[in-house]
Amino acid sequence: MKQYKGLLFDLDGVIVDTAKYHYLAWKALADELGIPFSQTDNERLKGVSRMASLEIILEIDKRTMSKEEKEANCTKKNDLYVSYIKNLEKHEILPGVEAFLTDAREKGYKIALGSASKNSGLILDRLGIRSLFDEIIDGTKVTIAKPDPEVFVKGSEALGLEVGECIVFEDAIAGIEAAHNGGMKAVGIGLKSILVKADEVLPGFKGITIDDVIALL
Ligand code: B16
Ligand code: MG
Repeated sequence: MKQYKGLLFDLDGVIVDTAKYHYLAWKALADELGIPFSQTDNERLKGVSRMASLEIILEIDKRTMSKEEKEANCTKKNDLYVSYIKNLEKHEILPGVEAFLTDAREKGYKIALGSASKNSGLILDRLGIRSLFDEIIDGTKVTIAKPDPEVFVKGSEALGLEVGECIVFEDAIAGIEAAHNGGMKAVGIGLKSILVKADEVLPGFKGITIDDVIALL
């Protein structure tokens, strides 16, 4: 059996239910711009960077915008998003996550965050869970968005591990692809019908331990 030593966790949609706040903030901006934007469209935004998200929304309505306008709209969306997450509460940590992380650490696994978000520090501090991670790689440390594997390759390096020794946990199609592009196993968190390329898919972490995951891979 393969010896896994490191676990790389996406943040939004895996650790905490912030995906709904991203959606609400993008929806408000899309409404203001008069662009139709649905929950289905929102699936394509998961895991991708802020600017890439705006570009996907503009593409829905075949809109173009100058670089300055794009930046102003990204700032507007982020200001609204931050106003939501400033009030995040501990119960918004997804069920079973803290127990899963604590148990895996006790069993000797190294744990890193691998998120596209530039707001991850704010979120982890607000939820009081920063200390559950050995390393934090987020949108402030990467230059290329998922599905590029940069965020997860940097995560494995920060943990001092080979990519093949790490397992990625992801809720986004782009994140599953990023893990595979980096040579890592990818466990999808969510629906099998959406995360078709994942090596395994779990609905969440409730009642699950790292031993259960390893047995599936
Ligand atoms: P921010 P993850 C991603 O976080 C989100 O899934 C994605 O919807 C968002 O656009 C991206 O972070 C950037 O977030 O605007 O906060 O920098 O899923 O990679 O943890
Ligand atoms: Mg995510």
